[in-house]
Amino acid sequence: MTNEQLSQPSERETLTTDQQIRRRTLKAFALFGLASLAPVGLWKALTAKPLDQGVPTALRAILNANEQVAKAYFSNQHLAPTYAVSEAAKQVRTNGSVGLRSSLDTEAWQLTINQPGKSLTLDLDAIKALPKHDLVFDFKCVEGWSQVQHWAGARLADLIDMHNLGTRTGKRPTGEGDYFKHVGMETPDKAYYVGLDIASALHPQTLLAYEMNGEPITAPHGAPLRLIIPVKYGVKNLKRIGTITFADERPRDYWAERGYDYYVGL
Ligand SMILES: Nc1nc2c(c(=O)[nH]1)N[C@H]1C(S)=C(S)[C@@H](COP(=O)(O)O)O[C@H]1N2
Ligand SMILES: [Mo]
Repeated sequence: MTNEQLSQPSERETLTTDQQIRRRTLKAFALFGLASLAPVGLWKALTAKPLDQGVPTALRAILNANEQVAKAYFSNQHLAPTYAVSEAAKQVRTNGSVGLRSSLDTEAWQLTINQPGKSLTLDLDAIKALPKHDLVFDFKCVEGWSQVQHWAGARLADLIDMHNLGTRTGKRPTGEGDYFKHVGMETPDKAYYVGLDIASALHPQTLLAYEMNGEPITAPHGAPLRLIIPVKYGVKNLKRIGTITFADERPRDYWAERGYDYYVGL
């Protein structure tokens, strides 16, 4: 090594930890700025085109009800980047088996939905009867790994819309305020459970997934039905859904009870 190189150590070495953190924060901030342009584009597309183009009726009702409310609503909607199916991992990572330890008869499985004044049970065919959406996105676990994965299923927003769920009136929503504030999901044995804000639940990329890489979901990945919610970290992507509950009170959340941030959003 020459003297010149010695007297000019790499920039990284000369930065204090504080400076490095500040740099990273600035970089993240710049990326965030770019990302925040996406909802504007979405908003323009929604207002310019007929609103039934790919927009769940639940969201359309919000738009119709009040443009200001809808604008505020969509300002929180960041679409997660998507990828080509060919980019999806063939060997999908597995993590977490709380609530999956007993075997499950997927044929006999049923989804229970509860909210004040309303309760129903549905089988998998009722979920499959809804429009099917494929989603290839970067699945992120708070433990520090991510992987591009391919999932398919029904939009939770479509299920909500189809059965007039999630509203205090039990009828179709006339505005955002008609919805309960939260959605809770639990495994059939109630050992794993998550709480979500209603806006994240209604997000167009939030899926009740029954396929992974074009095949029925395997047991370790949450057969027969799991939540795929790209606006949240892995912990919220509950496998083997047994119950969905709408409520104004914040539902209990397995990892929030163990010290993680309740909303762990991306
Ligand atoms: N029922 C259940 N769902 C769960 C978990 C769990 O332990 N039990 N772990 C969560 C966590 S931390 C992650 S990262 C993802 C992992 O999903 P995968 O096993 O399909 O990769 O599932 C989430 N959903
Ligand atoms: Mo995770």
